[in-house]
Amino acid sequence: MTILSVQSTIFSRASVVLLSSNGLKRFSFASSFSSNAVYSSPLPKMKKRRYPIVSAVDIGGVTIARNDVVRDDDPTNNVPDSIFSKLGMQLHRRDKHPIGIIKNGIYEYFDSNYAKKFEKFEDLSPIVSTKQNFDDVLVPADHVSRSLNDTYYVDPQTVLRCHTSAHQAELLRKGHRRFLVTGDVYRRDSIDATHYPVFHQMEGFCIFSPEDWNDSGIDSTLYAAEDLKKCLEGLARHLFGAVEMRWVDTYFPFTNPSFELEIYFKEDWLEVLGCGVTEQVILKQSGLDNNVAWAFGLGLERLAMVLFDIPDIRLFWSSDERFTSQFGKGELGVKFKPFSKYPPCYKDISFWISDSFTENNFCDVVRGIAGDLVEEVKLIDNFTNKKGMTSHCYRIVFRSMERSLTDEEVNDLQSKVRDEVQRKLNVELR
Ligand code: FA5
Ligand code: MG
Repeated sequence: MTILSVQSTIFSRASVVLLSSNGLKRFSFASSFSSNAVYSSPLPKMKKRRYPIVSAVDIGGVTIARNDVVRDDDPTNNVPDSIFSKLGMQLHRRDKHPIGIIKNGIYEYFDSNYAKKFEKFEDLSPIVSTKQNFDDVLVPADHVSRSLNDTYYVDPQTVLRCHTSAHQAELLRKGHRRFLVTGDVYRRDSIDATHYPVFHQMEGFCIFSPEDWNDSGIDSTLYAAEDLKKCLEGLARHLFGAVEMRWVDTYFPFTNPSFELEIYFKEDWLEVLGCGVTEQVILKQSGLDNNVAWAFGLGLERLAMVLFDIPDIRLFWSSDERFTSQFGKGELGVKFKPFSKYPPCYKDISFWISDSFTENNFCDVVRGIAGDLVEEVKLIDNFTNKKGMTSHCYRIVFRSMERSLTDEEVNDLQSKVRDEVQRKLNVELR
């Protein structure tokens, strides 16, 4: 395993913004750069799509009715049925699913290296308050991640959590000191092989007291940062053995210093986790002024893609037996064998955008119509004419992972996308 240390890559605020357009660096966003357009974006209401409407889901024994989460009566609500239907799935609690297998592999590492001192939570409801999701972890009031463009809102005070960090403060207040929180998280995001609007994270949190660092001869922040990196490098070795990885300095509102770990996968660097030394204010809120802590948030799909060689994030949601039968409880060493690659079908769509247009809204429309038959949405042309009108051309890649799509089916999907985009997004087709 090579661990490349990338020096001085603390993103300047401007460069962070440039790197952020695909939402990947979302909690790294500097709040002062959040764009107004994002806040004024209309909410695409995407009910009644090709998804069968699920009327209720069960989350850890609690029944959640569709009408409490997908609401036509609240203009803030932007949860489509396609997302609601994922709420009770809990892939992380299935022992034979790659997400469950990797979660258990991580538990194993913590149990054996930390004598079971990390408590585990994996059944906390993904429906949380904006206070839990944002305020408690110091996300500024104007931070881009709070926008309707980036987050699924149930109502103005309630969201589908967009990270497992939403549970840090509440667990601290309840007296927990070292814990792992695993759960499904939700984000409005771009569409490609490594991004999906529902994915799974595992949060890790660990507190130290003065007796831990006093004898080390280094200050408490440095002590925690070194311990954190050592812990996560050990975890990567436990999961992957030899793999090329590197640390990148970054920014999160809730940690300082902050880092991301990237792993070399399919000829590119893939960001698999964010982490850092917890901001003192968060500890202070729970009366832990004299302590220091580290925290991390792992992207379980990203880790599982590397571990099992899974090429497309949509596969995690497949119930095709050719996918599911390849994985077994506790089998960390298996490599996924693709069961034939079906041909892609490319369709372009061009339109004049309005001020309120955002790419996430467009992706939600496409996802609402084509579901997992859409593999990628890519901006391939962008220009502004003399009158100041801006045109975007997107290439939509349709491909099923389970069968060949017919021309008729794809044409039908594309025609629905064209209709819906005009109707919901206030754009003019070209
Ligand atoms: C966070 O969510 C922070 N809460 C992580 C954290 C926790 C930092 C504690 C410090 C302390 P970020 O937005 O970068 O950070 O997401 C964390 C990880 O989730 C990413 O590294 C990536 O592996 C994964 N991830 C992010 N967006 C997606 C997506 N759309 N699809 C799949 N995985 C994703
Ligand atoms: Mg990130």
